[in-house]
Amino acid sequence: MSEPKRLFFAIELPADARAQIVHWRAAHFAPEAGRPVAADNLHVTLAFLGDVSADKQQALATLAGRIRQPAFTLTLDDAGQWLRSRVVWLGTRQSPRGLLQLANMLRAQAARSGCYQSPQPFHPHVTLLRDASHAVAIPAPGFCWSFPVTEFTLYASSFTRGRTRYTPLQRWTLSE
Ligand code: 3AM
Repeated sequence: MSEPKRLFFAIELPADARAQIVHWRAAHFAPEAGRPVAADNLHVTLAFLGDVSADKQQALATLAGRIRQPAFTLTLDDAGQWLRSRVVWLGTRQSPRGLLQLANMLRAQAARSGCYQSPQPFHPHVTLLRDASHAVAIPAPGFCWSFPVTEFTLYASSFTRGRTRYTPLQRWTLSE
């Protein structure tokens, strides 16, 4: 039997947005501010699933395939720091309704399938820095990345040779 995988549903960021964000991050945060998330790993988590067996992964994938949701535009125009979880994040001042609905559906499906879901409300964000244990200055408003979200992705998270890697396993298209 195969080992359980650590899985989560997320929104991938377009490569050009990732490149621009990494450039902006390097210009605005000192190296000691925190540990930068690798460009390839930048994403918006929709639902964290935890360690999941192959059978459960299949069941969750089937449920995800039943979701009928319109595509939406995501605008990343906000940033902040959560000292408790020691992350610096990018977010959105106005969450699109489609994003909230998609996350709520995936989180409800996960909960019904026995994946523990945090009672914390969903705060859509892209984690930029981890281990940011000291308060950092957040860049003044004015930055903005905006892109259409036409699909969502099931990722596996692995940790090998000291590096976290997120591997896309499966994607589902949102209707136009
Ligand atoms: O999107 P971010 O980077 O905030 O923090 C982890 C990351 O979220 C989160 O799942 C995403 C992919 O690893 N995560 C990890 N362990 C978690 C847990 N036990 C968790 N989220 C909730 N509960």
